[in-house]
Amino acid sequence: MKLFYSKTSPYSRKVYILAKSLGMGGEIELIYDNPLEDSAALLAANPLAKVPALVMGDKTIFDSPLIADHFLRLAGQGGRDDAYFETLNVQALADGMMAAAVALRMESVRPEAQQSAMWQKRWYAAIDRGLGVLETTIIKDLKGWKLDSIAVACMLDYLCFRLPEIDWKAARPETAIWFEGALARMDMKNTDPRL
Ligand SMILES: N[C@@H](CCC(=O)N[C@@H](CS)C(=O)NCC(=O)O)C(=O)O
Repeated sequence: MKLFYSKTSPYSRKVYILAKSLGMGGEIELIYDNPLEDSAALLAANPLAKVPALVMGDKTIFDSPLIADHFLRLAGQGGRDDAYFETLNVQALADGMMAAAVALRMESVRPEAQQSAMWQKRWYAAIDRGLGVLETTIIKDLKGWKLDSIAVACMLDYLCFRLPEIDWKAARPETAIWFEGALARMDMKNTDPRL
């Protein structure tokens, strides 16, 4: 399987770490790609020109929740029970926070005159509310190293990496402690977007 991958993409990081956690790391060839360069190979694989995209022969799977589900199915996991639905729900929250954070990052590199203060405010607010929900209702139940934990860890590290102005750790101490533990994992260290 070939995985179109960018080191700075939290979605790419999420699915790659998930594959490794399921023992599939060796079956994946990473194709490093900057989606903003519109390489012919990525466009052929994914008409949306986004990473991650998983290529298996003549078939490509995107986007990251579908790739994650595919890996889980290959591993005989996933399913349709309540616990899996809750995992997907946590992933959706983390992915949505990633989307707001990526949008803020992309906005910050546009000429200042083209930036929208209204949208920036909405994206920061969505991230802040998401952090609040994580702290109060999710983090205490986030055990082990599974899709939900991996998604949350990749999202939080993306906030630290790209949006250091969000000083979230003091106000969300449970999440901060949990995140320290997640960051200590080898898979997080080996996929650090700063390296
Ligand atoms: N919903 C998609 C989002 C993927 C995404 O937005 N990837 C970004 C990199 S973090 C990208 O490829 N952006 C290029 C573009 O939007 O043109 C997923 O979960 O895979």
